[in-house]
Amino acid sequence: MKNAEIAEIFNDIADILEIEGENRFRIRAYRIAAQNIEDLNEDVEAVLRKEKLLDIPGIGKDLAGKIEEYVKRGKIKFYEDLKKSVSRPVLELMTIPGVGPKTAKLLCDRLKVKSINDLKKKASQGKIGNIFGVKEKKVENILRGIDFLKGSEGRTLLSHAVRVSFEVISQLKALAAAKKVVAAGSLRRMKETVQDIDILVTSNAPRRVTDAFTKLPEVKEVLAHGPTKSSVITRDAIQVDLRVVEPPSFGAALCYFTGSKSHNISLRKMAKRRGLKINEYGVFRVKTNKKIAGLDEEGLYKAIDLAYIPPELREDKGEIEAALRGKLPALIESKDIKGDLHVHSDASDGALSFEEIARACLKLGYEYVVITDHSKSLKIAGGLEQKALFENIKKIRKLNKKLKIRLLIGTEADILGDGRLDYPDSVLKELDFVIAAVHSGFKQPKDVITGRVIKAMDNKYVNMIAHPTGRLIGKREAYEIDMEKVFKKAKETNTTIEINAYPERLDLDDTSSRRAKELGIMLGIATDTHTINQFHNMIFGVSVARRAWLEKKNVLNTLDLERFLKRIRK
Ligand code: DGT
Ligand code: CA
Repeated sequence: MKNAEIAEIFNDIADILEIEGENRFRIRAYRIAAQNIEDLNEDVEAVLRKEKLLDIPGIGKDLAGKIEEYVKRGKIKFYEDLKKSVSRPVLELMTIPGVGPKTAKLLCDRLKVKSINDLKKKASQGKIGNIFGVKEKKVENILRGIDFLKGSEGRTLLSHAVRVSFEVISQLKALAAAKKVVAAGSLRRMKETVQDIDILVTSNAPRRVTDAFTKLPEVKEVLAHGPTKSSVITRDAIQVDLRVVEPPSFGAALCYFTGSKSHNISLRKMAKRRGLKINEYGVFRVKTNKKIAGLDEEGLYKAIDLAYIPPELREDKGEIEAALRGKLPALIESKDIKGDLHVHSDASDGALSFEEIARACLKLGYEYVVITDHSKSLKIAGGLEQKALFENIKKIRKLNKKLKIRLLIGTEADILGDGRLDYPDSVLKELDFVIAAVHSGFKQPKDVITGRVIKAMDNKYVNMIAHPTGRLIGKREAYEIDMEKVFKKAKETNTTIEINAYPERLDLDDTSSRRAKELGIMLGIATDTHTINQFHNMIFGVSVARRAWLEKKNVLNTLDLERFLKRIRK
């Protein structure tokens, strides 16, 4: 699949155009196209073969031509030429969170910075202060950005890893020699990022499986190739480790390779106290070496007196004690979700009409969906003027008469610099559901940014705070918000806090969501959808919720339509 490569090139083009001070709509067109190609469920080459490139949202004739050129020649001439106009170091510096094209160019031109490492060196020698004058904060931010980048190096977004694992698993399943084929490791635990993908296969002819695995079309490099173990790097630059075991060891091997390591260590301690030992082949009595479990995971947990522990909880954070006492949470599941709370239509920066949104959500079995386009100050995202919003209210009320799903009208109102919302109360009160969110001032001091969010929650029309920390995984750090204060206010004002299911956001994260549950705060899981495929991201939000020990009752949009409406009319 060349999807990821093409998306990266389009993003690079946008970056370079930004340095050159190009028209911002042209820049945005490349970014939207990149996002849509990345979100595509299908191989872009297959789409090209069917001559359907123009059906991809955001792809016009010009971009379709560039995609075709890349598929056929492995290069895009426009991009190759464009690259000559900016130096490598500028592009490299722009990967640092918080370093935009202007700063990158300034650093390279004035300080002759050659790379990120060189920048770090020059910063430690006190050399960047000079060019920014007294802006010590700016230098500090750059250094933090570098550390952040180094810290997240090599980890892959869960959504990307899931896509790669599906492709690999479906091909392995087609092998006659393979019986069970499943993902293990941090991917099965649904961590927000993974280092590598672990796949477990049962087979009586392991060599045939590892041979086929190392020859898959996705494979770019074979790191190791043995009779029962192999490791490869895919074209998408993710490492995939394969383990093949005999069928009777499936449960024990799955538990072992699912981890986490610290969960497994605790399990082994539990076993030891019972005169048992656990390894990747099974559970054995120490004295007689007799195998008493290992075929499936349920049997393994039962053998050491534990209730079955879902993979998302296996982090050694109290799940073993809870399983021992029969106090594990009844985790929320995808099927509990009754509606989506955060969706952008083509009225602002989304790609779908109201009816297309309704149809997609009906297919997912939802009872309701809230349309939450951007508010007026967010011009770059097509924020709606009041007049347009009022027209949409009318449109939606009318549409509802012929729909089998309830469309609700809301907004994602920008929280302005002083904590006021981007629409007056007279507008907000006409809406079914009001989301408030920060989209500016990410570098503000803790008390300022926290104060803005708190003030927004004091507005009686605000139902939910979206992506409350603003982080973008691997790209942008969370702003310095005091979540304990936010939680306190949320409790007091009965405000829902969002778990944004967008794969790069996923905030609130698992740890904070678990804290929110402890404090009795209601959470909402919402996709922030802009294009048709993004409704499916709900699964990643649900995974955060499961990792946070959430049950159905902790999540607002598990309520059926009637109860939901009652609850939001607070
Ligand atoms: P990551 O870093 O996102 O790949 O995280 P994991 O949890 O997938 O870690 P990985 O790939 O190193 O190992 C996969 C699983 O294999 C891990 O969750 C538990 C198991 N495992 C790996 N090494 C050890 C070990 O030394 N001891 C034990 N008990 N288990 C291990
Ligand atoms: Ca792994």
